[in-house]
Amino acid sequence: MKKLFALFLSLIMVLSLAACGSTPTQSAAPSTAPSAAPSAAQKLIKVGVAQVGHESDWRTASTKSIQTNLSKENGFDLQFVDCDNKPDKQLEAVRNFIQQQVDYIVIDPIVSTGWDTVLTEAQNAKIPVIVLDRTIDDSNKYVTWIGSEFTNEGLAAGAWLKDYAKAKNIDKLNILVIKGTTGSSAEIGRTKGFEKIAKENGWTILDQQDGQFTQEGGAKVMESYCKSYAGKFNVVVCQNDNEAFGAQDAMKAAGVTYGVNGKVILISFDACKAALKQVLEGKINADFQCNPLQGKVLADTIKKLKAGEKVPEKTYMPEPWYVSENILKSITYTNNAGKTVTEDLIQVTQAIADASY
Ligand code: GZL
Repeated sequence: MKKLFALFLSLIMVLSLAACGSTPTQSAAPSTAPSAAPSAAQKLIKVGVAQVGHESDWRTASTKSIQTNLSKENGFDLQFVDCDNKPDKQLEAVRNFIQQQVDYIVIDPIVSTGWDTVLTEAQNAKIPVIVLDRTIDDSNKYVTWIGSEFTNEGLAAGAWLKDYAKAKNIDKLNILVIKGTTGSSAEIGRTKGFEKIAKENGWTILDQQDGQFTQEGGAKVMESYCKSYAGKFNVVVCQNDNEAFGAQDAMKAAGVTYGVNGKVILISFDACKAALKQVLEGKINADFQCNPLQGKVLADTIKKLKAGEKVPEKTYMPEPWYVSENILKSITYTNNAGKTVTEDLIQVTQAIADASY
């Protein structure tokens, strides 16, 4: 016992001599060793975000929400990549995040398939993946998803059109659809939901073509529709607002009237500020919101994961349904979970339009 104590004492002596051994110049020089308390940079949570692109007002709002909430001040070191609507570029961005050994990877998947291989690579690198907005449908190798129920958006649009046509005594609906990016979960869900209601009510969907969620895409498809289906259609469904803006340009050029006082009922999704102003003016009959402001939920979710807390498997964003006229107060339909729901319809006012994203 005594030997051990002596050894302990001599160790203490050796250590205290070493600490005093530095020459004045050395002690005067700033230490290059990491300081005891890690610097702020070492505490930041490094997050790689692979964003779809910059195709729409919705996307602009989504990017702003992510960048505002995953800021340095909020404790994040954000590596943000705009994948320009190119699935290959998005896979490359995710692989680069794995190489950089980020703490978390966030993906808003351009298309819903082709993901299992790269998610396996992330899993092997022990980097948790969060899916935002759109869904990944061919792999479950991610920790959580935050977004919208796209099929319900399509079902709600169909349920509204059914009641609206009845209220306006329109018994024949000949519909043209401008779809979003083919294979994206937003397009798949909105198409699935709307088609279900169309089938149940015997509506005719004359055509459905991809407008890539852009104004240019919407205009191009609508221009072609105005030629191929001149005088044969009375409803146009655009799967986002930017396509609706393009469709309006093309219909105007073709002399086709639309909106509350026009020949063609115009339906849209997203409900961005510019579109709600058009709903207010009666140029869009109804707009089904998809909520892009997911940045705060994302930041909070990452911080919970970092703290070892459990997070829900899925988080759905709240999203209202907007209309131009106050003919209908609500809609009732069977949602994608098989539940019969009654949901309010909100008539757009200037204040509502101004407050939108
Ligand atoms: C939907 C989102 C879609 C929007 C479009 O959550 O992914 O992509 O509806 C956007 O505006 O381009």
